[in-house]
Amino acid sequence: MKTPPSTDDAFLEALRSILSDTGLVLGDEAMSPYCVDWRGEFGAPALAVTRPKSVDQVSAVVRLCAERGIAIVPQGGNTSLAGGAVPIAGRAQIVLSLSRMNAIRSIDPVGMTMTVEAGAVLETVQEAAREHELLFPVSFAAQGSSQIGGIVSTNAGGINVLRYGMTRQRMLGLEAVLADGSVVAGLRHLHKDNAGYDWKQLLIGAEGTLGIVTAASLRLSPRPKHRVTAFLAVPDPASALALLEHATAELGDAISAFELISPSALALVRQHFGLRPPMEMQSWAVLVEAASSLSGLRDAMEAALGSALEAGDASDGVIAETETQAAALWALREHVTEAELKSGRSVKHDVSVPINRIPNFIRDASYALHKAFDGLQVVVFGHVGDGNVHFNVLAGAAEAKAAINRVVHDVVAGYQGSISAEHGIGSYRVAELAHYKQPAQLELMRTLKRALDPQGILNPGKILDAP
Ligand code: 2HG
Ligand code: ZN
Repeated sequence: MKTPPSTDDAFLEALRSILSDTGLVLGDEAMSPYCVDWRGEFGAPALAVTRPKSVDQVSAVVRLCAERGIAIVPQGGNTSLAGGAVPIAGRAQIVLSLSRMNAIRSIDPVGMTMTVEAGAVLETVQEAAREHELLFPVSFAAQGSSQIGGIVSTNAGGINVLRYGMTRQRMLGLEAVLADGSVVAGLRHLHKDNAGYDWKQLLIGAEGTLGIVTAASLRLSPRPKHRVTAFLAVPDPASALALLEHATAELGDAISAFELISPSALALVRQHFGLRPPMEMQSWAVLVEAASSLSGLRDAMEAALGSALEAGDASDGVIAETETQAAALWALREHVTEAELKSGRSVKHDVSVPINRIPNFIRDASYALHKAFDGLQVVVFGHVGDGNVHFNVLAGAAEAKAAINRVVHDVVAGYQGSISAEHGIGSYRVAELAHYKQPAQLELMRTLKRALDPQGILNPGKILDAP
């Protein structure tokens, strides 16, 4: 990836004077990990990669770029699956990596809150909460690399949404830098605050297009003392929903995760990582986890399994006896994304439909795809407990991607669903959003963008077309 020849020395010198050498990455080779997403699918060259250490440095960099009309691509762990955190082609831009701003500024164990900088890695945040017997429940496979700024900016979901909500539900306050370099400092720890517009909601899920998140105040929860994890073979997605009913009847709101995995996803994980389910099976699988500080969890899980087996909604199942066994069950689910990557091209769909329509959606979308294209393999998995499935398609030809997207998203639209449940629009789904979003909603989004970023310098070409 080559730096555009127009790189202006005065601009780079001005960046250096703000950031010093440690905060500036230059040169094609050194910049390349910041300019391409981790799957090698999206990206373009940048003039420079900046790595500020403080909110004042972020502000100074943004001011400088605003003066010169240079665009800024905010980046956290670069784990986006939608090309949300890397440059787009055809625009003079820098990457602004938040990874050096990674301090955990404070924890309040009584109020159950934590203030962290944008570059803090999710797993580090979870561990810091655990030290106080508390829980930050946003959790997903990339948590060892994903950073809080990206998690806030994409309103990340993950495996615990059915119990704890999306990232938005865990946010008490934000600190952010706006497109003119001004700093909005809203790191409050208040559980109730109706004093004026709740502006932080605009930045959550805005993918860095309305402001750059530099720190966040998080709402934590008590850490459940007991956890039980079960893995079940189910005949089909409809049985998985019936199983969810059995589980809800026995475990109620203790259910913290309920994940569906297709036979093709299990086969990929076995092929590329040698991981096998705990029993011989060819069918769909469900991974269910419940957590509580009250005892009796295991008995309730056994009862749920018993009634599912009796009703024929599950054909087999195991409950993990140890943490290690539970981790091995989760590995089957968490390796799907990487197994897909190893298998070659995977065309991603991150969709949601009403929970009770999931089986019909999977049936209809599979049928529509097989009718439109020959020889595609569908890999389905995801968060059935909250209506979000990853309906991915293993397709060799990159050029068919847009057509595949359209076939799947037409079915989603027919179910009044969403074309992006948790990964965001990034650059990947800009055309799809424009196609499916109601025009009045799109215009409202453009109005907000123009108001907060009149020059269009914040993460251009993400969510909306670059101006
Ligand atoms: C997951 O649920 C992630 O594991 C990734 O959201 C989904 O790879 C995907 O499509
Ligand atoms: Zn997911």
